[in-house]
Amino acid sequence: METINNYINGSLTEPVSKQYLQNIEPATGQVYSLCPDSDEHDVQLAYEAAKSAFDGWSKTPLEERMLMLMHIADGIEKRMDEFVAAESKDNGKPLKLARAVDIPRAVSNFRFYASAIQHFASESHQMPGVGINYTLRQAIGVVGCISPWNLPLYLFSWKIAPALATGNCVVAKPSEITPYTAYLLSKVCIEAGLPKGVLNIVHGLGGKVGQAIVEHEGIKAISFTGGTETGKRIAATAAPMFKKLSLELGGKNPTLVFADCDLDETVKQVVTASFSNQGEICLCGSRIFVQKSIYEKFRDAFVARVKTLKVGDPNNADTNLGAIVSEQHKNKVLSYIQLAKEEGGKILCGGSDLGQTELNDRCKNGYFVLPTVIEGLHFQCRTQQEEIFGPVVTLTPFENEEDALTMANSVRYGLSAAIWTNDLKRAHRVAEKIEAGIVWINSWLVRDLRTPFGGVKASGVGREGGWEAMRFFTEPKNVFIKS
Ligand code: TXE
Repeated sequence: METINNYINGSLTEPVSKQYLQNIEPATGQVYSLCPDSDEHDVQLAYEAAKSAFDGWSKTPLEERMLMLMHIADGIEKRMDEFVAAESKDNGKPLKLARAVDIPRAVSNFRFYASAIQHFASESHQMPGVGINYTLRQAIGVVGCISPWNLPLYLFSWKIAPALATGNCVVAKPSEITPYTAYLLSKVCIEAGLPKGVLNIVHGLGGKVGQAIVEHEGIKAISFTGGTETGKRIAATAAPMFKKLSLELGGKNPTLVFADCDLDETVKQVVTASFSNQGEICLCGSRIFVQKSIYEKFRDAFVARVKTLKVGDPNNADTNLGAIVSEQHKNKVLSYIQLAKEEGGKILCGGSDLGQTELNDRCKNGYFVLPTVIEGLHFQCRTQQEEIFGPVVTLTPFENEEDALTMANSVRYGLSAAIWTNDLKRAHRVAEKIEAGIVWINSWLVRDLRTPFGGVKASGVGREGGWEAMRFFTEPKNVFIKS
């Protein structure tokens, strides 16, 4: 049984409690490793290490900081196969997806912010005859980074890289459901010679060790990605402590398909946008609204394509959907399919988990759900309002733009949206009116790391990406000198 350990003060250490949690492989339903069940004592050790390292790291010359982050990126790349296999095993996603997206993106995250260090400048404001103001953007100190299980290393590194780039020291916690690649990252940091205490990774339960990070007086900013309800709890803890908060939360993203779209290309891409990573990406489009005049044509082509998707062993090259991340989450997804039926929905395909007979011997006890398409639901029913975060989408016809926007904007979330139309004016108009932080036109999940990333309403507060993240992890200070 493999045992994961915390990474505190530059070395791999047992949790103070010496207690461990069982870590299950979703594709097989079997325990395959042990993860530290850390608590506030481990957070205190991590904080002390980060605090001691801060003066040295924040004063490290920019080029040295850049090189160190580049070494970490190279270290991940050198262990690509190991990281890819670990991510797929821990999360249940297809191996080919971890290889194509997750791990390469983690490498890019470190390289992007390594280079940003040398270009991140600030402003000065001259007052002729009076004096000059200049803005310092100083590292905050010890910051907390907490990430979810759907894109484990991708989102973990998306926070850690800018935090380190700006000279902060970090206490980070990955999801207890997918801890493994964060553990491998610890080894890469040790090999890269990252000074001890600069990055500390503490594993364990959100309500215990995650909460301890958020509550810690000395941890001055929290960057969190996860569920909206958890985001609420974190905000309630951190707000009275006047901590800086970046909250990337849930979504219930609309896909708007207008009659003038390129139908075949749209069908193909919307299938990907609906079911990539088993639908466990907060940017997935889970509510598909189709203009009435092409509704049936789109629906039939969409369902036919969904039926060709292969669900099964993440290790198989032809697998499109792997395992759902946990038995608990699989049951949550299935409960929403049941709810959809009760709310009057018609299941057009999928609608259940995979029977053991349809799975190979290795995966017969794994957590698999068929990609499910549902029509005939009112846009205000619970199935269309609540986040499912699995391979389940709804199809709803609309008359016109106004009708589409009313339904699209009817949810508490506002993370992303995709609009399929060849009418340029309509694309601009709808993009402006849709309540979301990220809008794709005739595309999905095209990512430029310089762009602001995040949502509105219950999808979060603040933005990650580019200078947004560098500014989040620094405190601006205006200094005026009289001439
Ligand atoms: O979230 P959880 P999950 C959302 C997605 C879905 C959810 C799935 O929409 O709703 O996240 O991830 C820790 N104090 N997004 O189930 O439970 C927990 O241990 C401190 C949106 O993991 O919120 C884990 O490490 N920490 C996103 C992390 O929080 C706590 C992209 C997330 O756990 C805690 C990905 C507490 N009280 C998923 N309770 C986006 N917008 O980009 C839990 N945690």
